[in-house]
Amino acid sequence: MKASVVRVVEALNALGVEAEIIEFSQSTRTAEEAAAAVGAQVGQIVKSLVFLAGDQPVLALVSGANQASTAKLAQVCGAPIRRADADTVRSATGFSIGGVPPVGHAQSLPTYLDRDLLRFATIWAAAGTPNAVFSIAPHDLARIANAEVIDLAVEQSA
Ligand code: 5CA
Repeated sequence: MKASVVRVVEALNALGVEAEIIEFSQSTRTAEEAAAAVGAQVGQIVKSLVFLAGDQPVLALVSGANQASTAKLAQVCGAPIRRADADTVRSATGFSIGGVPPVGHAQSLPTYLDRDLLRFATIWAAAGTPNAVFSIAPHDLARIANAEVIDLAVEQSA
């Protein structure tokens, strides 16, 4: 198990969650790949996205079926929102894009969880690398990530 995955296991354990980490030989870098690997709907995959609210890194935990609305984030954060670049993601979280987990970060980040994730009994999130994931109940993820549950999705035209 890679050191970055071990950090996620330890963070989950410290939060009282005994989540099983699954490491795949194939990529789970994107929500689509992760959904295919675990045999879940793409909506059940958690995208862990870092944005800057002004200068403050914030974390958005977004359903793989949704695009995160920067307008909604700006409203709830009260600051202009832009996507963090790869270096900022690494320094804020301690993980690289494609493996950023929802917990266990280098610093504590204000965190928002997409309410659409609550539709599912089980969801899957990255576990530190682009081929490791873990499953968790959405309410448990909201609790351990200390997340505010909000409407985060760009409205999709059906
Ligand atoms: N392991 C998967 C599923 S659990 C995963 O980590 N998905 S993710 O959505 O959380 O991470 C990929 C996301 O990183 C992309 O949706 C995109 O928003 C973001 N991203 C990809 N490339 C860049 C980049 N160059 N700069 C900033 N963000 C990026």
